[in-house]
Amino acid sequence: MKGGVSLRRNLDFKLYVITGERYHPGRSMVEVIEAALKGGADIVQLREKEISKRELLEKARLLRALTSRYGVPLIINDHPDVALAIDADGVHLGQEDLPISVARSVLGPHRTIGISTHNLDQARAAVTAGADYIGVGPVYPTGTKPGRQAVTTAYVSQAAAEIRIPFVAIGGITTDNAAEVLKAGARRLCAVSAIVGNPDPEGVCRNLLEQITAWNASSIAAKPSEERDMIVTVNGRQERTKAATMLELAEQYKLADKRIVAELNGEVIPRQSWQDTPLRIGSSVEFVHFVGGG
Ligand code: TZP
Ligand code: MG
Repeated sequence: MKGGVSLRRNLDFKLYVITGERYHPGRSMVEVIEAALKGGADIVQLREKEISKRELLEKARLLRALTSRYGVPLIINDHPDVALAIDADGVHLGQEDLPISVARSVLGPHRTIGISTHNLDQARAAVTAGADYIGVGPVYPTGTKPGRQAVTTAYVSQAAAEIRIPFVAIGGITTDNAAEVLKAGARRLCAVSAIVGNPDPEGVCRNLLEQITAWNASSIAAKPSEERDMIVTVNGRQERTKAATMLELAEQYKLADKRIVAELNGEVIPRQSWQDTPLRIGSSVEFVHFVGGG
């Protein structure tokens, strides 16, 4: 896959793996990240704080080749110039890094920009500044970001209730506590040490992805249809529905085979994901007729 061009409006991921070479001495970054990709990680970030920029560029090149083979986006931590040089899909910034506006002017309109946030004010500011997604964390204390206080699952729940761009929970997340983070409202998880520090990154990713997918499907879809009856907002109007997924809702409105773009809570949902995208009570859906040429 070539870098960025279509990713931004179709940002659709569940399991985000970030590199952390110090967690796997004796195994190469490519080997470990490839195992994570085999396990279903669907977005990768290159984040290495302790190497020279020249070395970082080399690793970025290797990861670009790898992620392209798997059709998975590659995000570069901190360095828009490296991202551009290797045609990465975007950058991830911290609160002290380049402002989003500056990164955007460097990267252009199509690449993805994510930013770490530690509270709701930062999340709101990120949305206003045009971030494509935010990190929410560290949920738990973590040695990968020492000295940074845990935000707990309370912030995950606040983000879930208010933030209408994709957010990914991060920080101390493992296969043991993933369920708690999902219950708090996360739909996407991210991990460094739990994945790359494990002898079996593929197995860890498979486990995390199963938990995410099962949780996302469980809310409404698990109920028999006669017990489903919820209020969702469709194009600004409150509507009753028994639809468990975006696809079922589109079918209810006889839109499933029409040329439309669908958004859930402000996020564009690619058509191929409609059947896996669960609706929840209070979900807000926009169906927009597709206008313009092909
Ligand atoms: N941002 C917030 S927490 C964190 C980053 C980069 C580190 C996450 O690493 P781990 O090992 O999954 O706790
Ligand atoms: Mg940074």
